[in-house]
Amino acid sequence: MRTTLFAIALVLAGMSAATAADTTVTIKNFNFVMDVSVTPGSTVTWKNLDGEPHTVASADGLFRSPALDQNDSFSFKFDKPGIYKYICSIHPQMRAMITVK
Ligand SMILES: [Cu+2]
Repeated sequence: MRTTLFAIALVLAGMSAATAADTTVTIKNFNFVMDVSVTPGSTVTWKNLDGEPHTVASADGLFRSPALDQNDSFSFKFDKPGIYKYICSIHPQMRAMITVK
């Protein structure tokens, strides 16, 4: 009985470690705040707090938002591990990345 409980505890611990964690990246003062690391299956939501429109556009074209006005948001689900660089296509000096691992 005790062994069984221990095994269940191990399974539960493993499950929580693998659970996807959804994350929000705010866009503020012409910056993506901040680079984040998420687990596969996580959804990242960007929210623009600036009065100027911004976009979220991946370097390889995997995802691309429309222009986000103030308080608009855009979400993308990351299924595969990797490093995903992206920019704002309106202000290409705005750069950040999402790490999925
Ligand atoms: Cu921008």
